[in-house]
Amino acid sequence: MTFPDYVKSAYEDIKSMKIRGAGRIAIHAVKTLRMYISEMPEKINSENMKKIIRVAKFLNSSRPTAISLKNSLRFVLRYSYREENYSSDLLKRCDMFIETAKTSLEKIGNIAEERIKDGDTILTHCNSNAAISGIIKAHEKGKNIKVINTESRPAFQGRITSRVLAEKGLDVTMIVDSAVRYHIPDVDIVMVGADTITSNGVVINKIGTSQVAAFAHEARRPFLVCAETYKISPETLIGNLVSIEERPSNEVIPDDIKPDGLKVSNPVFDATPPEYITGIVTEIGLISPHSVYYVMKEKMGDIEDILRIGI
Ligand code: RUB
Repeated sequence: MTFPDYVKSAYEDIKSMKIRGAGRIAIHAVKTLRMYISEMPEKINSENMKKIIRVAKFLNSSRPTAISLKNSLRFVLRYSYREENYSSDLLKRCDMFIETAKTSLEKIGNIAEERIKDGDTILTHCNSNAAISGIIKAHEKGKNIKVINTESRPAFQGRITSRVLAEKGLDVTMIVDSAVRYHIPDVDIVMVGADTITSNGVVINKIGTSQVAAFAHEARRPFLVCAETYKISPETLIGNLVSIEERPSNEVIPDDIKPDGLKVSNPVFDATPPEYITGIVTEIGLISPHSVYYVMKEKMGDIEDILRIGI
């Protein structure tokens, strides 16, 4: 099956990280699928439904770790196995996902903001819209706060965080990733995002997050994960492991200076155990990593039903 150009370019934009971040890639994928569905007749026959699912699978294959991508597409296609399907219903589900993603971020920001006290220094890693939403709100409310942000090698997403926060007038200090332990005594609270949350409360996020969590744990600093519930992975409930994306070696060392035979490992996400997580700020409230299973059941319903969509 050949895909329309806009589908291929959405795939490339996500794969190349032109569009990145778990929330943003999910929204981008749904907007792209929406475009494809809008070209379909109102009554979708099984042939057309197969085509829609193929496009969804293709978009989902652009990056392997963030479950938000897969969950967003599954949300749209939740009832695709039914005999009768209408494009207007699917388009409504696309819009519902996009709207929910927006309002979830707003709610997460409000809850995270409550955890930030006047005078606090917040450390954040990488660039997470969810993690910085509370920081921005705290600043807008007039709280006098400071932010320390890691540069987040090798892709330097920390530069996006510092630019966004500095443009809003926050007091931001960028540090190299290896300076987290040096600076942790100055930090009051750590806030990071998530790409995937497993049924047993493990958080998968940008490489280095687990080190930050270990240092926060050692220094007894609260470690909060800010993430929408659509970042919970239903397949982890049936024992699937989260696949960690390995990106090209030239992101770590350019090819022209790489000695012959040098091996490079570039995993771009890691796993933080629930023991290091003080809480997860979601749109339904601040939850314990140990309660993820119950939230998953409540928000997603029948897991078997979700998995049979086949994406
Ligand atoms: C981004 C990253 C972010 C999460 C959450 O990694 O790890 O912390 O995706 O982001 P990458 P958000 O740059 O490789 O996509 O809260 O914006 O969804």
